[in-house]
Amino acid sequence: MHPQLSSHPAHGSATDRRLNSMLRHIDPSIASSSLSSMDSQISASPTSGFHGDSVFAHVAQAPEDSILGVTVAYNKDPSPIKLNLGVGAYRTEEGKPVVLNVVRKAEQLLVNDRSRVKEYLPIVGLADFNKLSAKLIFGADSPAIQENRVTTVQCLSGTGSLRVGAEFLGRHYHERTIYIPQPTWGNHPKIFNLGGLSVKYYRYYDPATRGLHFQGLLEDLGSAPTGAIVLLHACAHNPTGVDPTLEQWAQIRQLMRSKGLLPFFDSAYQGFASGSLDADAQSVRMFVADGGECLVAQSYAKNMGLYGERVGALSIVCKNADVASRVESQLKLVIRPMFSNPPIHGASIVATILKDMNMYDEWTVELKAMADRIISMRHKLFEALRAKDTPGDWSHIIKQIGMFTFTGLNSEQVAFMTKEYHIYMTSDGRISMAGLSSKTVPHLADAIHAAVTRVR
Ligand code: PGU
Repeated sequence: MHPQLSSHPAHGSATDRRLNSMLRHIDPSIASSSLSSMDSQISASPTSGFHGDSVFAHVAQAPEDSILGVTVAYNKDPSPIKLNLGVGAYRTEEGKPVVLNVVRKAEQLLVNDRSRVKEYLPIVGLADFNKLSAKLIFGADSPAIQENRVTTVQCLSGTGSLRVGAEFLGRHYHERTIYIPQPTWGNHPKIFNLGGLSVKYYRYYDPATRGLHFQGLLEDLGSAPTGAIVLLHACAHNPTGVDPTLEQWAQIRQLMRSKGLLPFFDSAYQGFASGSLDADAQSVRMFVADGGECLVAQSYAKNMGLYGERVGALSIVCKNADVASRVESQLKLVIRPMFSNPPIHGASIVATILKDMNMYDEWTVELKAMADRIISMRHKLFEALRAKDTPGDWSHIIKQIGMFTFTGLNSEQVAFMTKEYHIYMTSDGRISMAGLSSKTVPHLADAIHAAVTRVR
């Protein structure tokens, strides 16, 4: 203890005393006399901010995120019956988050392997992970992979992959407009704007039919400038749960290729739509099969339940191997100042599972079980609303695909359900079916029934 400071508590302000003890903590050899002279120097600095207003006093309170903010509000609610159907995260029948058995196994193998170290990965990430991720989305015998014209870089989950892709396009692609579906995942426009692209919408969803606005989509893409980028959800469109049929995909492909529009696929739900990894990759594979170029952002958050591990990949399919190699060199220049190189653990889990046939099979079984449970929740909710004679046609609940149902409930009805029933969801009426269980379906059905009969 420095007697001068401890025996004269009135010496200096509380901030000064905290500062002194912090400095002593950092370097106990500092003498108290030098501390007090330092102290006066620091306190006197007009820019230190210790004695006046914060230099950040002008910073306005930002609103919560429209999706992740729902969880913030949910966490604050003390009600025992509260239900979070906001974020797209899988829950068990008991309402608990799940770690797949196959992921636990892979982690055990990794932990037991004493030869593994924590060195930096290369800028582009784990080589095995990248190769296996490309195979997963493009197919094991994809000619594009065999011809070495695909470059794949490991990124921070789906978001990070989209962000790196956006910035690459902003720097190197001649057309800086990206068309995104109306509606789409709320983070899309922000990611693309930050990458230096300007965002326009194409019609996608028709509230009247609660289905695809196919005519509007064809018209809007048909009148987009040549070369424009088009964001496509590979499957399980978020938030609508509405996907084009394979025939419609074929038409979209034809139109886009004829106009030289550049496809940028967001694949955040491979395996979650149908339960089959291959079936859910068909839209992407159709575009790759014609020899044209495209970008694909992949996420393992949902299909391997690796949400917080932040594992994903960006692939760019190019015309030839030479272009692909130059594109990769430029992707490295995007990544290096952004996050330098990606984290090792999650990608190692994915690579361990993808390269072992038994573990891969085990994964597909667990993935199918998650997809099937979501589908069964659709049927249970639909039946519950029918049994209550809830006004309206609710067949879209069983027709829509993937994690979400776009209910058609308006923001007042959503607010009512949150206030009266403690059910949390995004204000656009999207509910995460993956957050629902047999036990909570009746509560949700009661809430929807009350909302549509009492709030208009
Ligand atoms: N793309 C789409 C279409 C998504 O729905 C999501 C996640 C992502 C990308 C990004 O996922 P990563 O976690 O970065 O891989 N959407 C979820 C999760 C919450 C969120 O908004 O990030 C959702 O509830 O919409």
